[in-house]
Amino acid sequence: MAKPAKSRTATEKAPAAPRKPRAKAPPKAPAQEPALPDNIVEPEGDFRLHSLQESHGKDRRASLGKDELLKLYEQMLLIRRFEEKAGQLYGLGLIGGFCHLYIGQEAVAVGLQSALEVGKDSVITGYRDHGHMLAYGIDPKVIMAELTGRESGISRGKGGSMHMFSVEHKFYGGHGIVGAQVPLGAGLAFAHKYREDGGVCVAYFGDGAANQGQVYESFNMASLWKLPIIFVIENNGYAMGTAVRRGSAETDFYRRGTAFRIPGMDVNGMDVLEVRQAAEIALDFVRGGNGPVLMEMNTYRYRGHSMSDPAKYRSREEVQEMREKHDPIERAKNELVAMGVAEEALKEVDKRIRAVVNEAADFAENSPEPPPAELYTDVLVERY
Ligand SMILES: Cc1ncc(C[n+]2csc(CCOP(=O)(O)OP(=O)(O)O)c2C)c(N)n1
Ligand SMILES: [Mg+2]
Repeated sequence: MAKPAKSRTATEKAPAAPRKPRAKAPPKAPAQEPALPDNIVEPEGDFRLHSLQESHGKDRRASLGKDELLKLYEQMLLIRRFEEKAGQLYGLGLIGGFCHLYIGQEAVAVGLQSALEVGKDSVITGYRDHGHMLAYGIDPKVIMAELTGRESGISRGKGGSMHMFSVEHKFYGGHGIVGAQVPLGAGLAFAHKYREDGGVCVAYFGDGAANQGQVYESFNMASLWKLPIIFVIENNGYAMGTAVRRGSAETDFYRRGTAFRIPGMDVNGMDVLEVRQAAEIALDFVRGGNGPVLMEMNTYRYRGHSMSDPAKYRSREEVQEMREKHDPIERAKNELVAMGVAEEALKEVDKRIRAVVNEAADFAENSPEPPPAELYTDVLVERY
């Protein structure tokens, strides 16, 4: 069973295990630490690891107005409808190869990306990437056309679902190799620092990827060099067919940066306002030159790992319960209604989004395939 909302609150601690007596660390010169942003709770002592979790615990949800929340709702709904359509096109044989849907996880990409500055900050993720691209404002038509392998696709139809890229948006993929995006993200963050462009890299990866060695090498370097990076673990409960508890010794992923002095944040990834609030705290911290932050987003994927997964490792009831009780889109919808938005207006939004998605699907179906000459472009041939 996944843990989108943990029973223990973030600030409550599990009963402490007996600790070994430790030699006291020599006091640090205060001048070495950059000043913390105003909204961060100043921790006691010289160890700042828990500061972000405490700040997050103070005020967990962003207080956005009706219009702003409506925007986030529309983006989440666009991802949901787009992914549903992609699933249908796959079933019809119009999409080939791998295809990993983001349904259920929408609040993560939307909440985080709404706090970023497009064109200044950079983003990198794994193969579950369509939702991230949509949340970043990339045209649904070129994403869908990439899925159907057409020339007008964002990677000219040669990358497909897992290999999408937009340098213009500073969106650096789309990576099929589990965990590969983590060191690449550290490299992007190094570039931000080196160029002094003020940007922050957000590197997303899964709970399964979080058990890889390269992740911790990246943590070490990012912390040592105080790189401007937010590591985001999208804990959706499963790595292919392996439940988190079967594959991970430490299932509180936000603690995984502790050995590298990277502060962690434990976030309900099914609540777009909580994600947004946490993102703002993390961004302030990183932009202030304090080095990386690790965010655990507790979320859930409703569909199988990829289109070929019959998902026999979990019960229908489990999925049903998540959909009924924790759906991020329903939650935002209920809040909008409580704020006075008419249900009719929300139906219109859905209609408009369905039209955008249908248009993207028509475009993706009717665009030409790449000409054979494209087979010889974007290919690296070299001697080593
Ligand atoms: C290096 C590598 N090992 C194994 C695989 C096969 N594989 C693809 S996805 C996946 C599970 C990853 O799970 P997680 O990181 O939790 O991401 P999620 O799919 O849940 O988003 C595995 C093992 C791969 N693509 N790359
Ligand atoms: Mg996972």
